[in-house]
Amino acid sequence: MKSVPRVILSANLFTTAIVRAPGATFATGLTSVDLGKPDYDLALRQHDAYCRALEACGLELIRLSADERYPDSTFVEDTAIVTERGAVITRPGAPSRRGEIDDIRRELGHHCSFIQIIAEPGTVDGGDVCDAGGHFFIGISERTNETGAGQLAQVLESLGYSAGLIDIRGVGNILHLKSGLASLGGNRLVVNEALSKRKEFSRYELVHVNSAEEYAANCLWINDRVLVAAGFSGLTRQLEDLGYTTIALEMSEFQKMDGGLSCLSLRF
Ligand code: CIR
Repeated sequence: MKSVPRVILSANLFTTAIVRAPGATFATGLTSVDLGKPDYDLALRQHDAYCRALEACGLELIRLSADERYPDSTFVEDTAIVTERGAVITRPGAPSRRGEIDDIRRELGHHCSFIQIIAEPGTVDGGDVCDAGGHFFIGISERTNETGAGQLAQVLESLGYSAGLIDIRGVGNILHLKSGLASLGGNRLVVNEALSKRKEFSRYELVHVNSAEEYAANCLWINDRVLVAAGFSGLTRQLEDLGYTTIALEMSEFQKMDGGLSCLSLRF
């Protein structure tokens, strides 16, 4: 039998996640990919399986009711950055998504004693923010601008974290930084090919995702498990060889709308 190293957990002990099922207008949301129209019923089933996986990781879920006014509102991650020391409500880069923050701000008010808000003309999408063990990589993208990233970095630094900006415009074909990057705790990151060459990641141990499995880079490390999109055996095998327990989840309908595993929840 193959012996696998035991994974030593660093501080990723989430207890709670906010989720929001897709609404009936889901298929009218933003997308840059040409994978066809999502099947709403299947999206609901996939979302349900995602919620069950979060519960299997020990998280208690706060389920916001679907909001048909905002087709992209199932991608709750983009609306806030939540840390142990406080939260930042974003100002999403896509104008059609700005109203999504209201419910999230209200909900986080019950859980966080410190809340700041990204101010105009700043824009930030939570998908551009990767917490690598207390150091936050903030992607400058088509959604997150320098002003917003600067505001966020300042708040994070005031909370005692470190932050660094990384311009991902024109790097591969990713919407958000976390479309190509995930933290596995400690010094370990999952990266797609384009990001793996960036000097910002040179001091990290990198788990490489090959170009055929690009979508799988947006995996999600929660407590002692890693959620991975189903059908990506290369990355799944690498993670299991490193000692992680993986949970494979069908994501086809969210992929059609440019969404990945991390976008579907806000964890804290
Ligand atoms: C959007 O374009 O805003 C949504 N259709 C997808 C957002 C995905 N969010 C994420 O990767 N954090």
